[in-house]
Amino acid sequence: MADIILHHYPLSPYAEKARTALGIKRAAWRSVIIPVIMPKPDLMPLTGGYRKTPVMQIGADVYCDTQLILRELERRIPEPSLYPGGNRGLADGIAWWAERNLFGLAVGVAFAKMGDVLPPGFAEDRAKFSGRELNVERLRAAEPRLLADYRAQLAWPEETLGGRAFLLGDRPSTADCALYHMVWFVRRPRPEVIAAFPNVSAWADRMKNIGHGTPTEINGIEALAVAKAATPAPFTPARDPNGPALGSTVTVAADDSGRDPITGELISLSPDKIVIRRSDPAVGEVHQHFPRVGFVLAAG
Ligand SMILES: N[C@@H](CCC(=O)N[C@@H](CS)C(=O)NCC(=O)O)C(=O)O
Repeated sequence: MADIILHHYPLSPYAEKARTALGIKRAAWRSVIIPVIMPKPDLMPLTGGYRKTPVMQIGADVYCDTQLILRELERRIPEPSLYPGGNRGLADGIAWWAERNLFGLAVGVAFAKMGDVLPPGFAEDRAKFSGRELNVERLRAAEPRLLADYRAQLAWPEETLGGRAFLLGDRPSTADCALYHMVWFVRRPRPEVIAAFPNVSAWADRMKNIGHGTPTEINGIEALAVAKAATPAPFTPARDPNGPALGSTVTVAADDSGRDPITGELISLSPDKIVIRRSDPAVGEVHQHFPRVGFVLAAG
């Protein structure tokens, strides 16, 4: 198998989810540190405009969104499983709840505190990214409500983790990775918020101890050269009749933030995965993979 390359930056919560999954897999991987804000010139040829963090590359295959990144890691490195005990649906369902409901709250709570130290250009970039102004004063005013929502939902894992080491039992799963980064991001600037949940705190320590596997740093130009030298992995196309025909030009766009559409030729469509073919002079032909949930697929 070609090397796993993760395009990410240290402070990204979703990247921490992917890094922790790589830790569970005890994987050796290549790390490309990408800019925190646009432009991301060494990433765009690979992703055709998808700007979110992280992105996983394996040769000339590009995986967008951690939902799919974790599924692909599981396929390529089955053990230790990210779905121990056969709880795949439950783990994916908990992950979807955690991320859709807690990310905005976690980011709001963290930025209300970190607002004065945000890097130049960050607020403007994230306003474009999310379609909403990042206004630290407004976040501070909203903080009691954000905290109340965040705490009310953290009470659920707090109860569950009273009797077990991880959300689904004695081994960590995708569900733990998804919840962990929502706690990790708040815990640094607001340790007291997490400390009020002793079971979640002890679990977060266990998650931290998993580590990130073994990363080796390379730069974005080297990663582009890897894609250019590779050909996409062979695969059997899936055909879901509930969507555009294979071979047609389509756009794929996230349905929440970072909604820039990516254009390519649809080469596989299943109920849970979209694959398009794109090419760019810097990388040649690549296959770009997206989960179905959370993305809008349209005729291009
Ligand atoms: N659903 C996506 C969410 C990814 C996401 O929103 N990542 C944030 C960083 S944690 C992001 O892309 N921020 C803008 C950026 O990095 O340019 C996933 O699971 O990968």
